[in-house]
Amino acid sequence: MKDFCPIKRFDHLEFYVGNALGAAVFYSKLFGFTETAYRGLETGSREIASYVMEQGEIRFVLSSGLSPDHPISQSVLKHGDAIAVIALEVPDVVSAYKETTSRGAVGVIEPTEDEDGQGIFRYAAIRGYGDVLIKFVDRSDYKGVFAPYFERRYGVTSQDTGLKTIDHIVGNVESGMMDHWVRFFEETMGFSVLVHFDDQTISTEYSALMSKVMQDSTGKIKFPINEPALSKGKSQIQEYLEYNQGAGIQHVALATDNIIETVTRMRKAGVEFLHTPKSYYENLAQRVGNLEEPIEQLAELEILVDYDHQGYLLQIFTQPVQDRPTLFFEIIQRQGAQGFGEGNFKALFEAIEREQVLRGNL
Ligand code: TYF
Ligand code: FE
Repeated sequence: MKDFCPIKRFDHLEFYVGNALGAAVFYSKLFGFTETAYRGLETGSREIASYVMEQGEIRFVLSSGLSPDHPISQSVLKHGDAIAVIALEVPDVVSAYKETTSRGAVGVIEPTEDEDGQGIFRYAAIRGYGDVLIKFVDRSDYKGVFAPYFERRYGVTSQDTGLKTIDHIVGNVESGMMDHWVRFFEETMGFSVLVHFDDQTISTEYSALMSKVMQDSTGKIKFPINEPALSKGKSQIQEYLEYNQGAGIQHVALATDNIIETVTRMRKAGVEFLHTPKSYYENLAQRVGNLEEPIEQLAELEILVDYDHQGYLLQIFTQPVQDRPTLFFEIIQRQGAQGFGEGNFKALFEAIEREQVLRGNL
């Protein structure tokens, strides 16, 4: 079948936050991003301040509203700081918008062309889960900095930590909504189910969840979806849904090709990660076979290891990056393995549960 909604790559993720300046310093000093563009009062943007932060091929845009009634301020009031927009670069914005809305997607921004002397910047947007927008961007006829009304600026800078690309973006949806969102990605976006983890695979004594990984026709864009499942305690997904006031983005996995270096730098800068018990590393050597990285170093940094027939992967998860237990990040290095760390689910979910207990939510 012809791909009716081809995607070139992730263009950027836009965060709606209470204080974009503070967030820019946070992602710069702790994660190693560098500011590359800005809009705000100084550039004639009267309603919004936005910082474009880049590292490797990853682009984050951090935005705040400058008045209480601005939609960004309203979003922050409801969700707290959160990722509000997943922007995908596409070859044809009009076609992406038409093909998806004619298949049932809710249109939010009709195809729009912004011109500013640097060329034409094209975009449109449809609704994703929760209040998240899926934005289609075409910058092939645009030569300017990021987008119209932005100015080149290297204000907040930092040594990078080796983060290169977005590996996957995970959404949490309300109980009973999994099939709806699987159908959304299949039928309106042309994605397919790559893997399915049921509540048996993903359960501990206290909490359970289900997960389906959706991917585009190239396999470059992966959107796992989680739904809470019935269990003895409060599922971590349920905790997220309560604090986020509904569905939304739970974690973004950022890929590096040297996780030891990346995590060493991030820890030194002050990033807090979930804890892995020492016992996890005790018989790791027998479990995973030969690794390039010394197990003592992985243990010291509390990095998790998983493997499949194609190779192995290394991963670690940050603590939530705002006061609400909502968004967090995964740092991942793939050495062949194409999975999501299934072998670590139990250890990971127990680590999350220990945090839920500290938060009084389990
Ligand atoms: O993306 C994944 O599937 C892994 C594991 O609530 C995971 O990173 C799955 C569910 C979850 C947290 C992490
Ligand atoms: Fe993940």
